[in-house]
Amino acid sequence: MIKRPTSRALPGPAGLPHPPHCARLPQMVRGSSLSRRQFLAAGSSLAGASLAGGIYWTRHLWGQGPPSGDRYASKGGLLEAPLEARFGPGQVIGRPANVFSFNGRVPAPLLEARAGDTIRISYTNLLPEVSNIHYHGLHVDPTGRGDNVFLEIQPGEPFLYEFTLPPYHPAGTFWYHPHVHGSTARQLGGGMVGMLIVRAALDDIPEIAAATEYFMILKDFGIRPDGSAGPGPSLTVNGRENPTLTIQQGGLIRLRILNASIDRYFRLQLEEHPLHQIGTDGGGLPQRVAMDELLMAPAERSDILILGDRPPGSYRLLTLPYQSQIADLALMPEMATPAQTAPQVLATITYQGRADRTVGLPDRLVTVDPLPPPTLPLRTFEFHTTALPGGFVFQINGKDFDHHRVDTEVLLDTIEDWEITNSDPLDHPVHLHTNSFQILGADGQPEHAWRDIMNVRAQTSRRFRVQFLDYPGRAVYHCHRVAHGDLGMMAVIEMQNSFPPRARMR
Ligand SMILES: [Cu+2]
Repeated sequence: MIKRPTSRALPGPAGLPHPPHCARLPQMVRGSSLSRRQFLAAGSSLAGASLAGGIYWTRHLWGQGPPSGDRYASKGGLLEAPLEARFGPGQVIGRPANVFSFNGRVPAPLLEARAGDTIRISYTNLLPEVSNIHYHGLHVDPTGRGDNVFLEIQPGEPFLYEFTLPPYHPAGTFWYHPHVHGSTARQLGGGMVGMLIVRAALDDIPEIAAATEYFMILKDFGIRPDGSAGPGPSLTVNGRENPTLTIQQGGLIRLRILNASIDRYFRLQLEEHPLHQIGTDGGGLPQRVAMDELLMAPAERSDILILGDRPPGSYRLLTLPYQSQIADLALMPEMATPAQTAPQVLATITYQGRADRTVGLPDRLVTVDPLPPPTLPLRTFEFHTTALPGGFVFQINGKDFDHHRVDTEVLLDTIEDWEITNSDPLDHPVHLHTNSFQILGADGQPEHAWRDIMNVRAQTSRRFRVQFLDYPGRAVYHCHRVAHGDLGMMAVIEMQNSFPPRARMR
């Protein structure tokens, strides 16, 4: 059942939609023997699946009877959920399309746990290709049945994921998606994304607990001529264009926002309302931060409060233009998300009713201790892309991904500063598995915030500080413009016990 990769390039079924640039790289992404007919047969066996595209969730909507299977919450310290990876008929942008999904739903079911809970996922891979699940941002065991991205679960195979969140796990907006090297852009880009909420102290702050909670997965979609869903020009929230959220006059809403696009950045702004940020990727902030706009790189999350203190009406949540690559260099125009030149609408927030009692904004939130300075030397990484005759090769420190090679060895309990240099003419959002980090500011001091994505702008360097805790084993770090990772911009980190395992076992 657990199969270690045997070759560097993973097969992609010939009938499955590839990101457009993959065709240029036959040496890196090889087709398999699976025929289009076989593939369609696999899809049609799933035709009975009901697709719930376009749902957006709030607690009160659930109170009115949600479609069953849209949410799994832990009971008695255990979160159990069945997840089936499927490809078949579904819906995005309000239109029928063949989608990659978990349980036929785009987005996938919402998973909710509390710190300290055990998470048990009965997974079955019903795709006609290899897949798996990455539990993005969780601080859990990266080996065995945990957040193990080296697993390759074969078509038709079941797998039981089971791991436990430490009792001190921060509250946060995490998520899950497939993570098989070479296939992630196709499967995640085609619809396989779900949110995984961990509740803890942040959620118990009275004002936050009283806020109406919305879960918003931002993702760009299009439908290709062959009827399959993938990245495209339509900007969606939970698979739907411009949904309406309601806010009460004097009320408070909480937006948990995930950028689940594989290449697109969002620069959020809500008309006439500041965004009050209370959490980043990996947990709550010590204090609420009011902002006019918020940049979200691919895979980033943000926890936002909005206060209903404006005149009743409708206000647009916009994404403003953002330049994620330096246009005049145009190294790889075919890989770029089309440049956005004007604000685009993501959702509409409409005033409805009046709050029974006015809720204030909380100021003090949770404790985030800045990591102390490292005792080890700075570790440096260069993210760089090279043009080859057949396409581009995406590399870290001059090497493209090899899951057999350990690129970085670290010791548990140590603290390191990592400097990422991006020598390319486009941004790279860097993601590290298993341990969240604190980004270092221009003054060299760590931000009081936990993150697992650090956007490194084109032709700049940026540093973060990280402490390796609790879990020995191998994991990865990579660029989360997912096609870059699929094409090699990923490397292996091995976290080792500071002492031989025997010595740690008292
Ligand atoms: Cu990149």
